[in-house]
Amino acid sequence: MPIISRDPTQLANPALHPDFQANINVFIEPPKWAGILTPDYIPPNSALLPDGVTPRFASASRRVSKKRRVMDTSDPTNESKKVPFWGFHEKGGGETGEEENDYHFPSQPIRIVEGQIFHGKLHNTSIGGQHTIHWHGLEPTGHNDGVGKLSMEVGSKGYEYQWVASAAGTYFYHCHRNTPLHFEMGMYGMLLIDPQNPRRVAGAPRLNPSRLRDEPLAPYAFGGPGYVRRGNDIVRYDVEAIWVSDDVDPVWHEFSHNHGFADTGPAGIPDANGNDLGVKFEDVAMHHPERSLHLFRPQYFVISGVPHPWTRLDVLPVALDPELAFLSPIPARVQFDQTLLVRLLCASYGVCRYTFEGLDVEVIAMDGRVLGQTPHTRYSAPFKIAAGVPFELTAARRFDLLIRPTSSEVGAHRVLVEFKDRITKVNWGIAETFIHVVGRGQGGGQGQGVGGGRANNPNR
Ligand SMILES: [Cu+2]
Repeated sequence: MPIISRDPTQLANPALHPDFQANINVFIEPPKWAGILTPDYIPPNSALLPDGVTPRFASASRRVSKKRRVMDTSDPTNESKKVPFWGFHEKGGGETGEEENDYHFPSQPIRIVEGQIFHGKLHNTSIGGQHTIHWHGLEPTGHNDGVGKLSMEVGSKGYEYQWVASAAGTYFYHCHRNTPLHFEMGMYGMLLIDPQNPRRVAGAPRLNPSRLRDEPLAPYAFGGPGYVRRGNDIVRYDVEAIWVSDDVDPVWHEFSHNHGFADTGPAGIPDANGNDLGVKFEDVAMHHPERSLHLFRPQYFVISGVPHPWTRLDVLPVALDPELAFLSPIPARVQFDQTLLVRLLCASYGVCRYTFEGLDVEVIAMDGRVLGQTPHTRYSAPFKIAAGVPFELTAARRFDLLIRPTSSEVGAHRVLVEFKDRITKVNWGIAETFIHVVGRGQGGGQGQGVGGGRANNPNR
């Protein structure tokens, strides 16, 4: 069966650039599959590909679910105040039944290894209509990219997306059907691509076998420890925090699948000025302008699914709502001689303004792209943001930050997220959490805020 019909050397890809090959850490093999388009489906049992490379595979499956859940922390037991959410979660055995209760916001994260061929199965068991999965920041072929309008939306037959994990980094996946609404409903989750542990690659410098045994293997556990690309190196971190800042407008969450869609159809519904546009709007948004998607008035502010001010808590009050049990506390805990990796995603429809008080941060990657990686070193490099200096991310942007606290920085450091209207810059609200820098032997290394609950590690 012809599997790959393209010569990878013909493709423009930084990982195949001669400079990259010359400068990359000698024992880190760049993924052989980087940048290869895969127009043909490569079944996971494929042993060998035409150029002699043994492919490595990863997979995940996701089904659609819906749930009402707590957002108002001042009144968490009030059932009528629960907000409906939709999401993707790992597909288990059954099509219906107890799985309906298995819900995560954000949707369950996916974590794979650089160079793997990924298969993502979408099982659309929702009764409401079609969905997709768009793999944000990656470069699949058109029909595997999950942008419904450019390929197809997925109905009850489901679909298996396929792409190659070309470059390690912080990404996310989300539904691209009626995108503003479905994203707001919670149909998004983190997508992390890990570099291989350099110590575990064949030909790596010898390490004491007992130390090697303790070395983490990619894909790394949520919360750390693990390895991340920094420039042309792969560096170790001890603790990982995945902080997704999002804002919730509960009015939107009562809308239906196609709310706000324009559709060709019988004319006759005039707009506010009495003009017949020749279109109908499924939810007649024009007759209910206060329910239009151009109005976004968030009331709740969350980090990785936890509403503020619970984002401050080291122990979540899950007893108030057992359905929150999947959430991780948001504050990070790190020893002063350890390295903390913070992966930020702005999932807000405004601007997220972040302030890390008391700790310098180093930005090592933006939007899934490593800074200072050959051949881009002339105009790109990791850079420091001094403690207390705010920086902003707009919707869908990601920053990867390294923080290396010193012994003089032991204590609690506030991390402030301000959500602002992107035009007026009016402050909608805030969410705040902490980085707890502790002494040696006082903890640290625990997983925090893994961006949507239980680790889902398809490769273990
Ligand atoms: Cu959807």
